[in-house]
Amino acid sequence: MSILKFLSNIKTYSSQKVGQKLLIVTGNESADLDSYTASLLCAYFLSRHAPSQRLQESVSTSEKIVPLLNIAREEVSLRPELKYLLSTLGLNSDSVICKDELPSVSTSADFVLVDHNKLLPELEDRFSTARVVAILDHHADEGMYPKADPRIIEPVGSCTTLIVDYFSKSGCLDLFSAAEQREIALLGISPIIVDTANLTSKALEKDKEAVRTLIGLLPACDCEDMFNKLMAAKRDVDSFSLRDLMRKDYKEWADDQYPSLGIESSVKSLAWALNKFTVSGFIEGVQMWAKERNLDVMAYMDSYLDDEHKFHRDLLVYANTDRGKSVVDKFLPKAETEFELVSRESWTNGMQNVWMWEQRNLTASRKQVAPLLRLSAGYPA
Ligand SMILES: [Mn+2]
Repeated sequence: MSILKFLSNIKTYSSQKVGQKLLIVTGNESADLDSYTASLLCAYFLSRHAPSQRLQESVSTSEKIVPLLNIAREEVSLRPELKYLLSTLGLNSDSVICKDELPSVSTSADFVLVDHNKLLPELEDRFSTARVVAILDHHADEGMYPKADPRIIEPVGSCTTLIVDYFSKSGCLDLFSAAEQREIALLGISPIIVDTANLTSKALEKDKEAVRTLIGLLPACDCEDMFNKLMAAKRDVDSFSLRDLMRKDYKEWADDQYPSLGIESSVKSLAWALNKFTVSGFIEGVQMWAKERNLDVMAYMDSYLDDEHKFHRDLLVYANTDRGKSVVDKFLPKAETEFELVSRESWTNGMQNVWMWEQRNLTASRKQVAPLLRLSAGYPA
């Protein structure tokens, strides 16, 4: 069964009785290429073979295995790179199941978490019974669900690597036809090369091995060309509104007990955004978003290549409340050293509660910045 058929079977599935269980494979709420591909590949593999007892039990008691794109349908247009990747497989975004399209009559769900390791409250609240049965992730371990099996949390470049590694070592690839393997390869290689700049940055041996495994399934593969096309699609945000820019690759930490934090990670430079919207216009966009999401702190990170193909990072932090201001006060001294921040005072130009820096530590992405911000806000490590 092709991926197209696999997805359309789930799409047309609407006749289940109340009480029937779903097995939902979901990525994190940024719903980036890695998150979605990891969930789709994992679900597709599971439809053929469940390598652990916990997964077997879950698959056999679930009505459907649903790979979930963890955003609402209206946000899909904010992910042009996903649209591009789907098109290379003859799919379009209608094939995808978004979080507002989950069958509403289901009361219980098992979850496989990929690309994050703590079930989002919104999904948990949707079902009267929600169990996490397996985790495959490359973020900091939040220490939940000790009985998940597998519970693989390793800091590789791309979570999709862990999916490919786990299922290929379980002999899963052999269960697919050559045509199906080709689709698996196209799907799997894409997020790994996007997340590791075509295996030149942050790629561990396991990432390289996964790409080698997948390339072996493709008759011909020009990874460089694939990478360039995916990145061009990902950077194609010129038509985006300010609000869209804030939520394209966005993560949020909100908890009644602690200040709420939002971080957007952009592949276009902050300078580009400030030039396009003007500094005050852009900051207004940040403020509006912080207000809309009820944030104490909003951060906007960028990473981009300049005309000479040199890699850069910048960081913007905005404190929306007094509570947020004290989070930033704690964050600042550590962040300045750890992330080698060089102030962009000429950009902020005396603005209140807004900080902008060039970030000289080029290895620190949101995976490093978010934990320090969370720690500064008092969240448990
Ligand atoms: Mn990821």
